[in-house]
Formats: sequence, C-alpha cells, structure tokens
Amino acid sequence: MSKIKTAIITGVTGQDGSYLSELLLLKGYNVIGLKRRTSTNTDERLSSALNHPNFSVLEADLIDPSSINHVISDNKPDEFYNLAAQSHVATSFTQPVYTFQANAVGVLYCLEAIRKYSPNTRFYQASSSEMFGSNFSSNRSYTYHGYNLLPESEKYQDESTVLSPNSPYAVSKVAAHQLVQQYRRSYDIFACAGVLFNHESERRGETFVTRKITKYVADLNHYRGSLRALQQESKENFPQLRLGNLDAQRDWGYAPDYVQAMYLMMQQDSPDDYVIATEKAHSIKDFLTEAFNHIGIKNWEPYVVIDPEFFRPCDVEFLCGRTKKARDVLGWTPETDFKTLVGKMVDYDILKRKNKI
Ligand code: NDP
Ligand code: GDR
Repeated sequence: MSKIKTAIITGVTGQDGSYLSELLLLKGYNVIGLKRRTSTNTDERLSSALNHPNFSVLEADLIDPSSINHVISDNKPDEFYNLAAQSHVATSFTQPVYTFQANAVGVLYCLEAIRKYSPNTRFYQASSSEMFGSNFSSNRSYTYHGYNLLPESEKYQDESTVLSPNSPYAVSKVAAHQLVQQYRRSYDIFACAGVLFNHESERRGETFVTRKITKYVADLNHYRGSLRALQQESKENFPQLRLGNLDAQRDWGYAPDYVQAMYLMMQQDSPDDYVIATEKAHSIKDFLTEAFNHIGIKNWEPYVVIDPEFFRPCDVEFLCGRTKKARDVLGWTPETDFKTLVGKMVDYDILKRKNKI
C-alpha cells in the first residue's frame, strides 16, 4: 500500500489555500495548513476542510523564520505549497516593506528550511502575472514613429515574456520567482512556480475589484427587491459604487480550476514554471456590464463613480496569458468561462445578502 502523502499549505485561510486544501484532501493527502496568529477568526473559508480528519492547522508566520524552520523540520512534508502573501497590489504601495518581507524574504526562509531540513520536499511558489507589468509578447511587431500600435488581440504573456514589474508587490513576486529558479538550479530542489493570472471565486477577498463589484450588485439587487416590496420606485438613496481605473484589462479565471494546475505542477517528473490563464482578457467595464446584466440592469454607469482613491501610482493595463505549455505538459485547461464566473460570484453574493449562506 502506498504511503499517505503530507502537504503543507501556507496561506491556508486565503482564497486559494482553502480550495487547494479541499482538493488535496479529496486526493487522500494529509493536509497541514499554516496560518499566522490573528486577533480575529480567519477560518471562514475553511469550514469544509476543518471537519476533515486528515486536516490540521499549525501557526506560522512567513516573516518569522523560526516558525517556518519548525514546521518543515518537524513534518518533512512531501509537498509544500507557498500561497501566503500580502496579495493586494494597491496595499503594496502603502506597505512596501512588509510586502517585500512576506512575499520575497519569506520565500527565502521556506527554501532555506527545505534545503537544510527536508531537501526531498517539493516546493510550489505562487507567482503572478503582475510580474509582467506592462510588458507583453507578440508574434509580430507593428510600430509607427516609435509607438507600438499592435491591437490587443495580438498581445499576450507567456513563460518567455520578459518580467517588468511595476508595483512593490510585483517586484517582491519577481524576487521570489527568481529565488525559486535559483534554488532549483543550485541545490537540485524540486521547486516550481505557477505564474497565475487573476483568478476569482465566491471566496475572493472583498477588496479586489471583482468581488467589490459582485457584492455591490447583490446589495443593489436586495435594495431593489425591498423597494418593490414597498411598491416604491427610487434609486436615489442607494450609494454609488466607488472604483478606480475601469479600462485595465485582466485575464480572469476561476480559482478552483487554478488550484488543479498547482497540484499537477507538483506531480511532474521535473520542476518547471508554467503560465496559468484563460487566454481571454476583459476590462473592468466588461466585468461591470456582465455583473449588472446578471440582475437585469443594462446600464451600470449611473451606479458607478470614479474615485481617485482607488487609482494606483502605477497600474498594469493589459494582461492576457498564453497557456500552451500548461496544456501540452500538464494537460490543464480551464473549465469556467468569464460569464459563468461572474454569474457564480453574483449569485453567491445574492444568497449571502439574503443570509442563506
Ligand atoms: P489571499 O489574499 O486570499 O490569501 C493570502 C493568504 O496569505 C491568507 O491566508 C493570509 O492570511 C496569508 N498571509 C499573509 N501574510 C502572511 C504572513 N506574513 N504569514 C503567513 N500567512 C500570511 O490570496 P489568494 O488566495 O488570492 O492568493 C494566493 C497566492 O497566490 C498569493 O501568494 C497571491 O499573491 C498569489 N496570486 C494570486 C492570484 C489571484 O488572482 N488570486 C494570481 C496570482 C498570484 P490571513 O488570512 O491571516 O490574512
Ligand atoms: P490585481 O487585482 O491588482 O490585478 O491583483 P485587483 O482586483 O485589485 O485589481 C484589478 C484591476 O482593477 C482596477 N481597479 C480596482 N481595483 C481594486 N482593488 N479596487 C477598486 O476599487 C478598483 N477600481 C479599479 C485596478 O487598478 C486593477 O487594474 C490580483 C491579486 O490577486 C494579486 O495577488 C495577483 O497577483 C494578481 O491579481 C494577478
């Protein structure tokens, strides 16, 4: 009989950590989630995993190397998924030092602990499409007076696109990404990185733009329902949704599809880096249109106000991944399209608003 594998997941209380825990438990793993000490309960996303006999939680903080050393030397896991991070790009402009410590130096602590105490442990790093910044690849170049005039349909990012980070978050992720490659080359550690494009879900943090929109739409839907119940017609009292840059485009996928890719990368014969995306870009305006359409509102504009507070000192305008390598080597393809993703998120927030979840 084959031995039960043990996986450690950092960032287990986050969106991806919770889905990955459920996936690995289904696959028969013994899963140890690492969470940092907080004064309030952060277990909301773990309600299903916490009831599983093969799931346990230990306290560790990525900026405290002794806590990382302990969990790795005590447990010598087969697989270690590093999903913990200060993951909010806008916050990285106001907390750059903490962001770098957690997202870059924290990864070094994990890699060093594996090198010293458990060199056979396989390591997964949550790298990000933010690392590309404003850079992209294309099969042809089309310049006019020095300006690149390529249509967006011909721009993409893949494993060979040069990294060009333009936020403290992105710089920290590039540092971590290159450390992973360095440890792979220098010490023969099985260290791989998934360069994941934006992925969302019903469990997405409420300050990311997608969830901010779907929560607002659910609140608006609830408000309209109560007005109808009172047989009144008014939208004046309902506050507008305050957003920043609506023109940025993202390649949005569904988080449960993306944790499958993390697992597959760790099952390969040799470690490598893979871009994971849907290969379709949509703007924030497209997301607004889809989310408002879902509750029967054709024009979102009267409900949205542009607020300078939500603009970043430097933003990433266009991200759209190419996943040939992941499809060919891992056999991975995303199952959930943009429309379905938005619908799932709005429906969930509507149910939550009705206190049914
Ligand atoms: P979340 O923000 O939902 O979760 C982040 C997790 O990291 C939380 O569990 C958080 O704990 C934990 N954490 C933060 N700081 C520390 C620390 N110092 N020590 C220990 N734990 C810490 O992120 P996602 O689940 O969305 O993303 C997972 C990873 O993937 C992150 O590294 C992110 O940067 C990266 N990524 C995400 C993408 C996406 O679109 N979702 C795309 C590409 C990369 P707490 O609950 O206490 O806050
Ligand atoms: P991102 O996600 O920065 O791509 O990072 P986010 O949802 O925060 O922003 C996406 C785009 O929307 C614009 N935007 C707003 N963003 C937020 N948060 N709030 C607003 O009110 C708002 N208005 C407009 C932003 O300017 C941006 O262009 C996510 C995170 O999960 C990272 O951890 C991960 O690495 C990347 O995705 C890939």
